[in-house]
Amino acid sequence: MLNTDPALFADLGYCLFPDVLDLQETATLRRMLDEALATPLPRHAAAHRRDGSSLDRPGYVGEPHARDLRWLDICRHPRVLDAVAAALGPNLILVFSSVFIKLPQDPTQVAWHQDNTYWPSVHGTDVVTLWLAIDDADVQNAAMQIIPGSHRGHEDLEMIPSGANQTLGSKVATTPEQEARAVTLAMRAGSLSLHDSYILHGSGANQSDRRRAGYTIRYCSTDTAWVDVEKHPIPVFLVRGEAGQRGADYTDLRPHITPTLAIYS
Ligand SMILES: O=C(O)CCC(=O)C(=O)O
Repeated sequence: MLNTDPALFADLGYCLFPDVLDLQETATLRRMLDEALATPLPRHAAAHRRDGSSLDRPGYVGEPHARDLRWLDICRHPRVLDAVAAALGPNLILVFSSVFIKLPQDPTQVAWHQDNTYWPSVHGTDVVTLWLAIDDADVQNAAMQIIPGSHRGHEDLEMIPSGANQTLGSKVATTPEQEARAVTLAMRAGSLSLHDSYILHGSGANQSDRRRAGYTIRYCSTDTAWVDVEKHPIPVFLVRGEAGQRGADYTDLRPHITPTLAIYS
C-alpha cells in the first residue's frame, strides 16, 4: 500500500496525494504540454541557464515555470502548495521544475539516483520533488519507483556512470534487497507525489502504447534549506510563508502577488 499520510513523509521519504487537480485543470495542463512540445516555450533571460546547457531535449522540457506564467501558476496552485506544506511546513521556495516525458514504447530509463546530487546550488535536507501526473502513470508506462526510507541519514551516495538509454548520466548502485523494497508510484493524472531529495528513485522503459508525462517541481523549506542564488541558473521564488534570513535573494511571489512577465527579465 502506498503512503498517503503526510505525517509519515519524514520517515518514509515519500507521500502520494491523489486527485489534487480536477479533471478540467488536468486537461488544461495536458494541453499546455502538447503546446510546449509543438512550439518550444520562450527563453526569457530568467530561463537562460548560466552553464549554457539546453533547456529542452527529447523527453524533457526544462524550467517551464521560468518561461511561461501558466506553468508558474501550477507551481503556485493552492492545493499543490498545501501538499508541499503538509510535508515541509509553511515557508516554501520554488527552485526548479521540468517535465519528464516517456513516449509510447520509449526505451529511455531514469536510473536509481538521488536528486540532491544534481543541485549543487541547493543546500539543506528539507528539499522535495513534487511529481505531478500529467498522464495516468502505472507500471506499464513507467511510473516512477522509489525505495522507501532510503533517504534516512541524508547521505550523499556514490555516483557511477549510468550507461545507454538513460536520461541521467549517473546513477547510484543499488542492491537486490533495496530494489525488492521499491514501490511504484502509480497514480491517475492530476494526482501528485512528493519525495525527499535524498531518496533513491528512478523509472524504467515505457512498455505501453500510452505516453507518460510528469511535471516535477522542486521546493525547499526556508526554515532550514537555502539556495546559493549566485550559482543557481534561474530565479528562486518565495511562494508561501516567510523567506527567512536570505529573503533578499528570492523573488516574492506569495499568493497575494500577481506575477507579470517582468519577473522573467
Ligand atoms: O519522471 C521520471 O521518470 C523521473 C523523474 C525524476 O527522477 C525526478 O524528478 O527526480
